[in-house]
Amino acid sequence: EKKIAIVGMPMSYGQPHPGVALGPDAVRHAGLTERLRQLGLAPEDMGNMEIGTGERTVDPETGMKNLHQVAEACEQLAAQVDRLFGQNFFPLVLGGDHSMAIGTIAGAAKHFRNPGILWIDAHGDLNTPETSPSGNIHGMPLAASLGLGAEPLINLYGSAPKIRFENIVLIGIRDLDEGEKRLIRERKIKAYTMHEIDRAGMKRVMEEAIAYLRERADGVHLSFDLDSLDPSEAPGVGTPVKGGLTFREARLAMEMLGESGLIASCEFVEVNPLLDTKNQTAGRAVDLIAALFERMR
Ligand code: LYS
Repeated sequence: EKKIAIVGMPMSYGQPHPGVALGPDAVRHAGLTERLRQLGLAPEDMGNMEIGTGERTVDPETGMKNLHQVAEACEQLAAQVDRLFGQNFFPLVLGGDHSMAIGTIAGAAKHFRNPGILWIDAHGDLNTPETSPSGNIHGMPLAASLGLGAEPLINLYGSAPKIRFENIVLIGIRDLDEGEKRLIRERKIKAYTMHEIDRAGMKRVMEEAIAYLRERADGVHLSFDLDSLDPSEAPGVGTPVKGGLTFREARLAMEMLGESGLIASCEFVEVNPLLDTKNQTAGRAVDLIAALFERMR
């Protein structure tokens, strides 16, 4: 059995709200290590990655915000995740805004012939600088991993693409920009919106998603954005969207994924304690991480 390595990624350059850099420590304070120990696991906490403190910038040509700060931090994270895989750890990365996924995925992708991604999020994060309404890179990481977007992001820690269109599944989607909708349609990306979850139920959606990824990928990374949950259960996120997953749906998803034995690495992102109420969003992150690992054996 693999040992879990916890890595904090206090990334905030992918979005504008102060506080998301405190996410990893908020999740630790919500009792992450203790919960995993209660499950008989012995996680090793590698501490937080160093993030630059450079001034915030906007590229006048593309409108992208803090491009080089994001790229540099993601490069470091990719190297750390790569190293942890090499040492036979299961990387559990805590965010931090979702732009960090560019780094996690770049590091994890090195270890598989056919890496897959399960992306649980209210958003598609499939924007490029051309389609982004905001210039915020936390709306772009999945596109970047697929090889679409700014050069410093797509070629980070190895050449593009890190992952193939047919090897990703999105779940929980309910707020897409026009360009993202077009991309999903044109590239036939497997995506379960809230509408589909309401119709089929989470059990059926997860059975399909797991079977789909098992057929295609030899290792799957889970990228879990806490804004996939309904804001009534997880208010501490920068871009909340009504009509999200209940805690029970999300927990069932984690239990089924754990049982599947498919997941090789994971990240839980966008926890922002300054926007939260009594650290409950970090608490839900801990509950969901525990639900994932409880059944993984
Ligand atoms: N789609 C929006 C954007 O690109 C929101 C992204 C939110 C990511 N957590 O800015």
